[in-house]
Amino acid sequence: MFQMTKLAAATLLAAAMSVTAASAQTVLRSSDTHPDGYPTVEAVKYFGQLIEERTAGRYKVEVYHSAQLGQEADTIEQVRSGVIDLNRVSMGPWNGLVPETQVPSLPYVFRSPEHMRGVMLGDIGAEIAKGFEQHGVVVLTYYDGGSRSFYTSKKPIETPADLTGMKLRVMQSDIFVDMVAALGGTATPMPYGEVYSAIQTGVVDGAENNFPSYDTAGHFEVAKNYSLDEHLIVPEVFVMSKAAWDKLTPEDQAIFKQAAIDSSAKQFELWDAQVAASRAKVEAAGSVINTPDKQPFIDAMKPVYDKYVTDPKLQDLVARIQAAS
Ligand code: GTR
Repeated sequence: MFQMTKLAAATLLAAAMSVTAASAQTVLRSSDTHPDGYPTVEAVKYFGQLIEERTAGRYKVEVYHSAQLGQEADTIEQVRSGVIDLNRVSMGPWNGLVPETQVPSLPYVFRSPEHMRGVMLGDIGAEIAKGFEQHGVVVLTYYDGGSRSFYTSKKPIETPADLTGMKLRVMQSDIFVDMVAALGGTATPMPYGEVYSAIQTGVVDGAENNFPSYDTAGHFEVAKNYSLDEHLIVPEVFVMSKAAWDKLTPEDQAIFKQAAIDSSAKQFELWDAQVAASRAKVEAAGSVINTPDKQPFIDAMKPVYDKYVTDPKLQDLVARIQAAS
């Protein structure tokens, strides 16, 4: 009887150990609207490899690309409530929730994507990141989303006057609605996944985005006129749910943070190559790229700044971004 009990205990112990071994790896789910291979998707996969290596396999990341977990606005709610652990989205859809994110989402606030990278990975980016914490997420790092320009199905945009009477899709943020209005057009906010058919069926006359999105979402097939006015340089943001972050030890938090920063360096390299490849691809497919004089577009943005940059804190952020080299 005693022997039996000992055997039973040993069996139970073995079973318990195998459960521990099986649950020793925590799998974190991450969302991205872009297809597999896109620089943000690849950067998050790289982050996953790094944390798997640096935690000896205790953590692993599964990236759900191509909006498998939903459109950005929905996945933002999922990561805030801890339904998913990680999310890579644009800064734009956070504008209503985190006031600080309005600043890097302002038209022409950055001089170039390089200027944006330096600012966002420095102290100003860290300050903006703080604004997210009371909304259930921790910013791990920022990625490059390039510069966004208008593209249209019928008439190309050469000057702001060409926007008169045009309906253009923008991301879901009031800043972008007011930006298009300031140029004389009408903006229609809608999820990214609906843009292709909206242009194709004439619900909108065009949209605005960077070359990689214009290419990989197929928008170049339905809007051939790409006007390089580069009105927005909106950073991409990679966030973790605060619920998942708080479960990490301080040592693991440091590993995650460093892996995220390392993944930004990787994303920047992949991004530059993708911009060049996408531009070459759309041009070969018949897109016509024109380079309008940017000054009238910049001048038209004054009402947008007047409306959104009223708080002294945001005014100070704008001034410091503009002064940053
Ligand atoms: C892309 C960005 C996406 C998404 C999309 C959009 O450039 O990477 O996160 O915001 O634009 O226009 O909705």
